Amino acid sequence: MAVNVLVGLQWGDEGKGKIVDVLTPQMDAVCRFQGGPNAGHTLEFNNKKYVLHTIPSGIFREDVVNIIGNGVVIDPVIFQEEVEKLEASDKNIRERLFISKRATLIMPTHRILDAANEAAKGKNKIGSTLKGIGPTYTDKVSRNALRVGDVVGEYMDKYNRAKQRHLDILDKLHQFEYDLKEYEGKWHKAVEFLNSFKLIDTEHLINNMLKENKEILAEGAQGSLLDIDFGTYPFVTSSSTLSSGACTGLGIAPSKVKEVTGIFKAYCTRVGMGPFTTELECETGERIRQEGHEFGATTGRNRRCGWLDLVALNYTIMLNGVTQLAMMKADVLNEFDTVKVAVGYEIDGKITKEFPYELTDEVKPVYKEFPGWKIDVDGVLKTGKLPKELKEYIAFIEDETGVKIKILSLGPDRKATLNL
Ligand code: 2SA
Ligand code: MG
Repeated sequence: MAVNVLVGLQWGDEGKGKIVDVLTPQMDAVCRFQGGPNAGHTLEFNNKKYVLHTIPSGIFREDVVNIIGNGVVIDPVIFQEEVEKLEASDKNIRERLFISKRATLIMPTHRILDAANEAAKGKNKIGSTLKGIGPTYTDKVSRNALRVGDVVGEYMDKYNRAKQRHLDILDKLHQFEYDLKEYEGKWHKAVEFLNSFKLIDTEHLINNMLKENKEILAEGAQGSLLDIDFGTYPFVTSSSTLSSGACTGLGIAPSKVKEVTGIFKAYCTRVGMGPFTTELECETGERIRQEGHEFGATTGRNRRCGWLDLVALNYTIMLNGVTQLAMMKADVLNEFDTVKVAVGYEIDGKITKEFPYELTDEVKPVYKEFPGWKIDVDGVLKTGKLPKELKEYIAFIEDETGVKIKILSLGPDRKATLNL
């Protein structure tokens, strides 16, 4: 009878979708608690690839309840497209999907505001996914947002008031050209579509399930270093991506959280702008990008690549209270002769292991080098036996973080996973 939270420990794209899918057989419900269609969770099985944006990654398992919690922002158009794709591959998902009436709606004008805000920033762009995330959370916090529960009934008055406010901002602050009509038409139809789903007070459903000794998985989106409070502000997303966000984003008490699984890649990536201390702007970075297919699932953008950063990892492990780790994509570094890990930062001639307020250009990584592992991935998956080099890499990370790596992923497929 507990909540298990799963979070990304880096800047997103750690492979959360895959691990949710691996953990789901032990779960009764999978819930999204923050973010929105800026997420892109990729799952692969039976030689097919699925990308989910709004819908929880438990949707492919038939006896699992899926919940979109109050902390999520939903774009009805993207939601409809996602559902229709899933239904085309013969998934009867309606039965097992529940959406919180307290979740916030992304309006067409939020997307325009997002684009206008980015354009106005010039060189200092955040690198937003342009899905309207920031402006929607802004409206939520300033108590102006339209929620799912609003559109269950007549909502045009509220919608028009919000829209007018957005248009006023656009007129006053930005010289920004946009075309609202087409998307707006689709949006209202999509709201009707959304209304054919189970729109409920999901906090009761979740807490009743807990009373019945059910296991709940809270699926984080984006990554801890994109958290609105503790991420590399302002180059962050607008929600609480840490494990604590699962409490406010679902309506569960902190005392109900049992396990916190933290996911990280054997190296680091980041999409969008912002500091990245171990970034490799060289051939090695390009090699990681190619080997790891590091291109955004939502926007298709090149992901920036670099070595694993243990200073940052220890920080996010601390903030999340991680109880077990999952290491992803060790297979990507397979052919490397040597692999580096940042074990400290040098700032003004001093070495620290504490993540600083700001990652300026003055912060330099201090590296430790490891021999590459060069494994026969299929062989390792078959026997479960790890070569000495990979064992050493894992043991070092466990020592430095004080947390066990319980899951090792060596490829995108469900089956390419070892429980250590
Ligand atoms: P936004 O659109 O306002 O949230 O963008 C703000 C910054 O946050 C970054 N961002 C992300 N970075 C990596 N992964 C993200 N989402 C998916 C995931 C990734 C995907 O959860 O795995 O689809 O490939 C994500 N979402 C937002 C963004 O680049 C900006 O820097
Ligand atoms: Mg992703």
